Amino acid sequence: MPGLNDYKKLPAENISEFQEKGHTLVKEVLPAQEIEFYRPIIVNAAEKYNTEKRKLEDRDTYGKAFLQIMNLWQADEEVRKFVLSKRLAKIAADLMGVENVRLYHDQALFKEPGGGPTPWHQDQYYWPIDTNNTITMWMPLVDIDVDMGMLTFASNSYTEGAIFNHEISDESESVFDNYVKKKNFPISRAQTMKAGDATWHRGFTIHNAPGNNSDKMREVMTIIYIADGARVTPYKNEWQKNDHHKWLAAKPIGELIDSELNPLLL
Ligand SMILES: O=C(O)CCC(=O)C(=O)O
Repeated sequence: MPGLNDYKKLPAENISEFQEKGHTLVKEVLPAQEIEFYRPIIVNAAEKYNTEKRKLEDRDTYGKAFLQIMNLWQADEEVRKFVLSKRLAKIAADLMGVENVRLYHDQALFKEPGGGPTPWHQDQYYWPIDTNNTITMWMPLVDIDVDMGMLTFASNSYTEGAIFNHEISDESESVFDNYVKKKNFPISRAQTMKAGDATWHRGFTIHNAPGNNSDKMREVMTIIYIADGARVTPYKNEWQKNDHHKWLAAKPIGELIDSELNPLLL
């Protein structure tokens, strides 16, 4: 079983692009042999723990965007090796410019054939955390092209922190769309990604994804990391209250994020 505990030297362009634009695509984070090993492990776990049983047409916009299966690292020993791996954590730390990172949580995001678009949003709207130094890794487990729901970024859009108080919804799509156009942020998305490539974006980078117009599942695994030393903040919305209990083990507000759910990874 590939341990993924070796370090990968990141091209300098990835670091500078991430620092400037708030997102970057790193190729071959897992080479073919390794992603072929981990793909069935993650897919099997995602299928086993998926609780969404409704038909696509019976769901709202958020529900149509993807199947979302969370914290597989706690449910499955082999997924745990992937999620807690030093190789992935070190890339996160190098991009964020910190010595060490903690896990916030993982989630498999599988956009079904015919699945709808993911509306514009900022991830950090959901998080009661006192640092902007957060990052999401987004890794396809299969080769994907732009038609399968490629992650799309508004470059440089992280700089102003929280822009609106909108959860992922039709409303967030329309309000952020106007904002992104008004600010002239360049829109950036890859045309293709190989299984095992990964994009990395900041918690406040505005992003969305088109629908999956193919007949294949867009299998993606994500991991969210926080710079070590961050603390819990008071809630700004109900989602943050939920995240506080689910992903931060309800550590008291103001305290360091260091619960057993948030292991130090390097
Ligand atoms: O996979 C998607 O369509 C959206 C992913 C996303 O918003 C994220 O990983 O932060």
